[in-house]
Amino acid sequence: MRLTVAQALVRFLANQWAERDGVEQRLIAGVFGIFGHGNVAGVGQALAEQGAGTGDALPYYLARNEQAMVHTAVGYARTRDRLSTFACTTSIGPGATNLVTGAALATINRLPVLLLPGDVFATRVAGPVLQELEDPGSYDVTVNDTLRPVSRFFDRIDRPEQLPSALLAAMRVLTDPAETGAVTLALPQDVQAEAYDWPEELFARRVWHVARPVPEPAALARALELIRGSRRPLIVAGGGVAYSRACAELLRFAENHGVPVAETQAGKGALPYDHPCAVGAVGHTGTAAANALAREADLVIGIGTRYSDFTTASRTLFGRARFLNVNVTAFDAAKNSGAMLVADAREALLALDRTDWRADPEWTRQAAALAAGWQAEISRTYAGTELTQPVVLGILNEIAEDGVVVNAAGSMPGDLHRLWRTRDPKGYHVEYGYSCMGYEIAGGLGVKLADPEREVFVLVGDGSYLMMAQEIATAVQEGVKLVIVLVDNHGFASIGDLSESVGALRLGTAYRMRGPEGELDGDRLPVDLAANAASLGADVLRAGDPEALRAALAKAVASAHTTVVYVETVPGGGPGAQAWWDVPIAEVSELARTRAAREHYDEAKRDQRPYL
Ligand SMILES: Cc1ncc(C[n+]2csc(CCOP(=O)(O)OP(=O)(O)O)c2C)c(N)n1
Ligand SMILES: [Mg+2]
Repeated sequence: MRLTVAQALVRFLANQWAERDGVEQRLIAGVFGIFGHGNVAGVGQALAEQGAGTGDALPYYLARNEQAMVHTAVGYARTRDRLSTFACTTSIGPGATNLVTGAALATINRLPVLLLPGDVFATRVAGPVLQELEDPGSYDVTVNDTLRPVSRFFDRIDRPEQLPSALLAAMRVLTDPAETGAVTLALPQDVQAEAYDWPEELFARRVWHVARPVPEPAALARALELIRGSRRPLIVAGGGVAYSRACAELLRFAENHGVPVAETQAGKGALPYDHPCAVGAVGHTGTAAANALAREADLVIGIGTRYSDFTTASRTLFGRARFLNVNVTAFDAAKNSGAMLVADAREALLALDRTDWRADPEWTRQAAALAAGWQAEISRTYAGTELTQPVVLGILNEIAEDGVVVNAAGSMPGDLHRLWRTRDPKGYHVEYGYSCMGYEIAGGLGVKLADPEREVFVLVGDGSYLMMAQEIATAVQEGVKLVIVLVDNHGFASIGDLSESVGALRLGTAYRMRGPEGELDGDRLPVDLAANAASLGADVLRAGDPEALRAALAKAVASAHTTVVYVETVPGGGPGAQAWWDVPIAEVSELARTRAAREHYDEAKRDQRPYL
């Protein structure tokens, strides 16, 4: 079949399917793209020719920023348990390098996205082309090489003959739960338009079976021995529990054996919040309940977690526990010198359940009491009458009970992790692998595309909003309804507090005019973010007190249009960190506050362990 490389690529992608548990879905749900000279005549032409948006063709979506396209693909893939994602096509140069942040975010979170940056001419006859960065040391280097370290698979298609094997490798990595992340096929602009005679088999319907690896018998025996020897076990549930759809098996295991379950950001909702075994968030942004248990546990059973420093409180949290790590990725299973159970979370839980061992009943009782205590703390926090951030979250939590909350960076992830009540992991979507400002609206768009039935509530701080609000226009264009709650505290509350605690004097963390002394401490900026949101096509509601916020949210839910609820918050209101986080502080300083902060730091650091 004679087609261009780009036409062959599009035709191939339209025929890829993923299957798990007997259910098939399209692996590539569509293509997000921004065109320039590096892709318009290649991939752009191919998408136009296949009649995008009709029948079997790949739907095409126009976004406003290449980084945002990747966020949308990530939001979609996470909601679809990594079984379906989007491709992202870009021009060369800046369009391509705008992908780098999104690619890193996808790879860190172990979520599949297919990136198709344009690249400079393979033949080089017309070079240097517009936007080509020339490396005097090698004509082989292009700006797309910046995508190599953040991609789990990277290839450049310099000749048509290379395309089939590259495509097959790309699909394999996207659908391998242990390998998945950003997959990049760099497409030189001349090669995209080049014709070639392709074998028909390349375009046959192809189903990629997503594996559920079962535990190796010897590793399972070792795991069971560790479990049987434990009296005070604690499960740390990560994103892998959600992606494996192992929540029911986790709940049964926890109940059968009396094991408390703590949750990472990606694992939050693994158990319904009010289950007696659910002790909530763990780590630096954790609950007092989960962290107290973590300090006393003799065995930590990590399931589908990569043990970020937020989870381990920078390796200060888990007293002298041993680790047993269930993970589909050996790399993560090996962390903290844990006993490795390399397997799918659901399969592993089913296998581990076959024992009549139970945790010390006193430990199970203590966990339930601590968890109930924390639920009371949440109720107290939510009941505040001033519009602090936790009160805003409380009002939203009531209304968003069956919806999805989306967030990524700033002070909200911590408050959400500690406070938010959710009954399932799909109700809580906080991107905290990369914690990328600007993920919120673009990611929320992907969540809604993946699950149109569910109300999607995007929580975005003013800082994040100013970094990447433009995808409101994309949501409006697509008729995709989001409820966006824009929380304005006039700057970086999170980094402001952090700055103060590390002796950096809140420099550059408040949005202020340059004042008479030359510092950024003047008046508030004459910036109206609500008006900005309205200008992008959203309906906008402003809420100045708790009652107005309730009413605005109810109106936003009832509406069919993307609605931004703008709310200004006052500082304070919630329980703070219940565990440490390692942010090194200046070892020498003229400032007394910095020296005092360093003293605290040196003291806290003594609790850090290597977990060997
Ligand atoms: C792209 C990016 N740049 C910088 C940071 C570091 N950072 C984390 S939170 C934050 C401030 C976020 O401000 P805002 O969205 O207003 O949330 P707030 O802290 O006020 O709750 C910054 C600069 C980041 N996470 N992502
Ligand atoms: Mg802010």
